[in-house]
Amino acid sequence: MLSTSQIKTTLSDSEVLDFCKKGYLIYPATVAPEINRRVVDYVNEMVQVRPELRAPRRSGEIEFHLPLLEEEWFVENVLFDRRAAGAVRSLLGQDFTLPIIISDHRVETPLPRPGSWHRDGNYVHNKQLNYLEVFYHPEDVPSEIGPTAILPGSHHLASGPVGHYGSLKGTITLDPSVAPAGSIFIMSYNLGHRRTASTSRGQRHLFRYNYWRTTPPVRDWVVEPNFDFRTADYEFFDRPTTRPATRDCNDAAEMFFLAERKAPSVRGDGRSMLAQPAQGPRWRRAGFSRSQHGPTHLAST
Ligand SMILES: O=C(O)CCC(=O)C(=O)O
Ligand SMILES: [Fe+2]
Repeated sequence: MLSTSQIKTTLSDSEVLDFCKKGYLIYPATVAPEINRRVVDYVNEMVQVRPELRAPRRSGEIEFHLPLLEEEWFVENVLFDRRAAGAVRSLLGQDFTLPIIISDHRVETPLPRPGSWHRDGNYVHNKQLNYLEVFYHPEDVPSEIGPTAILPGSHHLASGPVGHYGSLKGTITLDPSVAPAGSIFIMSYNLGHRRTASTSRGQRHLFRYNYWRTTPPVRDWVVEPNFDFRTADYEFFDRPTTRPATRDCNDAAEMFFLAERKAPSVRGDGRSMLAQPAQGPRWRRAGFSRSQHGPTHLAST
């Protein structure tokens, strides 16, 4: 039986920081075509023979909760996909849990109205990297079938009603140019996303599941020998928001520091420890003075 404790960490410091800035990672076409086909055949059969797996959603759409944890071929090739599971291991630490629910957000198209912008994190909105949400596409989802759209960097925005927003600048759409069949998309539980409108007759599959942390955060991903917390680049230029750059920068740094358990205090003058966007020399980005060396001076909360 496979266990998550066997999974090797794959992400480096820079890649973990990049996740903290953007809120997602994508592994295009990482699952083999024969497994993708098997998944689609499996779900199409299950929805016929096990109608009780239908689960209505608040939006009125239907998803299917599938007993895929019992299918070793699925666990081995999708949940334990080397790249995706290695990234989950890097972000959530040793002994992360496997998903409890694996659902196919399977819709009959066309659906001319797009879904509403939302986040799935049940309004648990903080910078701790304790949960991840994953989307897996066993088939291409071309624009006429309504791929998912995500807003990079939006995991740092305060939660609140966003369902009424329309097109947003900076959106990435998980169409085949970004997420061809077999792609696994890993995101912060707080990343904003929605289904886009579809225009053609067809059927769209979107598998969704979550992983979560069971051990305290620690920097046990791939440590880069020359990675310097003082000069690392905490800025994300393509950020879609109109917030001051300092806010996004500080949020990314805070999330990163919490994940490596050297979180600076965010109380009182602890704010001076948080990252700043490029203003003058690069060493100032993380708010450190020239005389401070390495991350060890960061006060744990
Ligand atoms: O259908 C989509 O593209 C998005 C689905 C979604 O938001 C979800 O399943 O949480
Ligand atoms: Fe969602």
